[in-house]
This record gives sequence, structure tokens and C-alpha cells, in this order.
Amino acid sequence: MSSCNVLSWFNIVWSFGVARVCNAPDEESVTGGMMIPEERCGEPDAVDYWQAFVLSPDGKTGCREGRIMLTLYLAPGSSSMAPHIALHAIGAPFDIRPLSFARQEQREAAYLAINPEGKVPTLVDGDLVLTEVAGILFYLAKRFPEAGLLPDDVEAQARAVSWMSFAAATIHPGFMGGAEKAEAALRQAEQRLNGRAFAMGERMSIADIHLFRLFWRIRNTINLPLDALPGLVAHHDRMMALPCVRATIAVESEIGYELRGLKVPTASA
Ligand SMILES: N[C@@H](CCC(=O)N[C@@H](CS)C(=O)NCC(=O)O)C(=O)O
Repeated sequence: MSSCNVLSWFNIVWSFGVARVCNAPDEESVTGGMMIPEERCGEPDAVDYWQAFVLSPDGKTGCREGRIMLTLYLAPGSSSMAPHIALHAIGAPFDIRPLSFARQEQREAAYLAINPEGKVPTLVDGDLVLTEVAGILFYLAKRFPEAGLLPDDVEAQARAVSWMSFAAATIHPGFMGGAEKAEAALRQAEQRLNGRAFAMGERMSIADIHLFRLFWRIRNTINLPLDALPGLVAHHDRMMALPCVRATIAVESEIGYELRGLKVPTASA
């Protein structure tokens, strides 16, 4: 099934052009909905409008709709892979703008006008321009709560933010600091994970997406003592089996990786 015509269980209902249908949240809308015909996949106006039922914290169900305005600037395999996975997990239509690091496109004036740091990711949602993996993941999880990428209660949300801060402030710089520091940071992550299936327990969240992307990048770049990181290896394999991860890797590998030292296994390897 292509990412274009996935109809997710949380009942996103697609509509085309100006034909907006807001189904009542009855039994039919939970299991039904319209799919984008295969031949319209990729057409810019094919998913011009979207609708989703939103379950608010007070238990009321409402309908949300709007013009699609999500755009992700990315470089395959880099930090931007994390929000790319989240966008696939959410299922709302989005555009991607791949940048070539080899051609230094992240340093061009047009991109610096959007992100003065010249880094990816950048997410644009209407007037909102957002940078930093953790901030973008948090935003997407809150903007699309029906995707279930962040637990509801404040304590659990704080733990998710704690995980993402750890990823951004310890694992990522560890990797930038060379093999020894990368391994030390991953051993800390292994301890933090402490045998759990996912960072927050039994359910995948934005914290797992952040953690997975970094581990994926590091294990495909340097030789790691994988025997000493069984929890991270199991977590990686669990994540690799998810459709949102597979879709992201399919798209990004098709564009082509340009990251220093990255050796991604091919299907034939
Ligand atoms: N702290 C940032 C890190 C972003 C970052 O380092 N991006 C790298 C790719 S992994 C980048 O864009 N590098 C381009 C450059 O430095 O020229 C985040 O979490 O988003």
C-alpha cells in the first residue's frame, strides 16, 4: 500500500479540492473514509484539503480541516529523517524539499532566509517556521494528537521531552565527537532504555523516532559493539519494521544519501 492511500485507524478522512465532507463521528467514519486514487498520488492538488476527527481532552470529537501547508526541508539520512518519519506516521499530506549537502544547498541564500543556521530540518506550516528536531517532533505530535505520538499526561510528556533533550544534547554531539564519544553516549542510552520496548514503555512516541534516527545513523557509520547494546538493537529492529520508517527510508534512499561515512545496507547486501 503506498503512503498516499493509507487510511489510518484514527479515521483521517480525505477530501478533494473544495468538496469538503465532514462525517459525523459514527461507526462508519471510524472504519471508513475516502482514499486518494492511486493515479492521483503526487499531484499537488490531489490532497489540497484534509480533514481529521480530533478527540479533545474533554472527550468531545470535532472535525478539523484546512489547506495542506506542511513542508519539510530535509537531507536524506540526516537529522531531518526524524520529522520525516513522524510525518509519515501522522498520515497528513506534506511536501518535502530535499537539499543536497554535496552542493551545499543548505548554505544558499534562499534557504538561509528560512533557516539562518543553514541546517536541516526545517518545518514550514503556514506562517510557522520551525527548526530543531525536538521542537518539530513536539509540534507535530501536539498538532496531530490523533496520531498518538505523545502521551496525554504532563509527566509522560516531560519524560518524552527529557528523552529528546538527551538525544539532542548527548547522543548527537557524542556522534560528532568521534567513535569513542558516540559509543559512550549510546551506552548511556542503553541504560536509559533499560530493556523497555519503547522509550516511554509499550507504545512508540516521538522520543523513539528521535532515538532511532540517531542510532540508525551511528550504527551505519561507525563500528559499534552491538553486543553491548542489545536494547538499542532491538529498538532499532522494532522501529525498522514500522511502515512510517520504511516509507521514509524508501523515499530518502531514492533521493540518495550524501552524508559523510554513511553506509546503508542495500536490499541485496
Ligand atoms: N540540533 C539540531 C541539529 C541539526 C543538524 O545538525 N543538522 C545537520 C544534519 S544532521 C545539518 O543540517 N548540517 C548541515 C551543515 O552543518 O552544513 C537539531 O536537532 O535539529
